[in-house]
Amino acid sequence: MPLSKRFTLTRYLIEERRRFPSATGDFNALILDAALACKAIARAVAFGELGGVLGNHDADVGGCVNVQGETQKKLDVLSNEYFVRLNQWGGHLAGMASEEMDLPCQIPAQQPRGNYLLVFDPLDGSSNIDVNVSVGSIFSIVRAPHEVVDSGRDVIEADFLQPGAAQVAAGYALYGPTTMLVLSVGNGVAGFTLDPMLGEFMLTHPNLQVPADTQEFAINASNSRFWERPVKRYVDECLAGKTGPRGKDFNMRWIASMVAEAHRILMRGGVFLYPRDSKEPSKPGRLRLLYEANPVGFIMEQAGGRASTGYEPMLGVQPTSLHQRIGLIFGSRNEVERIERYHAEPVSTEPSNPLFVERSLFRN
Ligand code: AFP
Repeated sequence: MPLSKRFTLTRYLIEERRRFPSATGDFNALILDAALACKAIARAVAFGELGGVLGNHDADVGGCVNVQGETQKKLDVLSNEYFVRLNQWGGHLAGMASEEMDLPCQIPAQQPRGNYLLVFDPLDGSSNIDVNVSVGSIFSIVRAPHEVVDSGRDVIEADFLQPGAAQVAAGYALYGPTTMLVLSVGNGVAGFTLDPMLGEFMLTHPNLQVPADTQEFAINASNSRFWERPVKRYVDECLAGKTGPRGKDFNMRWIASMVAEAHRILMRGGVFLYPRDSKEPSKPGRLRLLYEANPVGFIMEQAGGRASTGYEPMLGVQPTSLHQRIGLIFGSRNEVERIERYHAEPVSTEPSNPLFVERSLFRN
């Protein structure tokens, strides 16, 4: 398709928002600012060591650990800076929150404040950056509470604690062989490919839909001894393939970059599991609710897929803290619903018949 016929992100937003009469230009401008941050990060990722951005942040002083207790990469810090600096001046936000910042980020007093809150993981999968494997950025947009907008006060943690269903937009950028932006403003999911010469996100995937069924699952199998029974059962059945109750063979993937897994699932189906497990009882999951599970869950649901904790729909979870972790399962609807059914079954304390004793292919 000739460039002149392709929609830019800007034109897509204007066309889409025309359907929402209550939309204000603010909203479109906010999405474009978030997209600009993703473009800046894409450029830094593309230059890699040529830009001196690989390796750990403050490595010369022994490295730096973020609020998650994880060693920060230089690109983690740089990506966070891009999101903050490119979004704080537009007048669309009442405040921001980031995986890389312990507390909410205030809009500087000299800048105008707006109606929305932006929450983001500036660089997801950063343990892959030094080995040149795809990484991404994830962002979520919710409305700021009326009281915050009316009073103009600084934001506090409680302002961000909104369930995923309250999101008005969510997106991710995938820094892979091509840089893509995948976005939902509540009316389906669209994919945009960054034209590196133009510096524009061009609409290339106008109506992404997750296939309802799949034969591909993604999980970090090294954690199998920590899994709960429903997850063990599900994975065992996938591994049993044609010889087991599923009657079909499955394939497994694990990139350790959730954005890359989410994009593969959006494009060809699949299911991603990072469930609650007993590995670190103080952490009810690896992934963070507000800026990983909710935005990706919103996109999956908007594309006809499903996102769940295993026990309840992800977008219905009431957050209790800014950096809250949660078990996350998302992807092809029929597969996620099967996993939810396994979680809903009563746990039999005594196996009724040795034939039905749960067997795991994983030694434990
Ligand atoms: P990092 O950003 O610390 O690399 O974590 C990435 C992630 O949050 C998610 O993108 C991956 O799916 C998951 O962690 C990988 O976790 P494991 O390292 O335990 O496989």
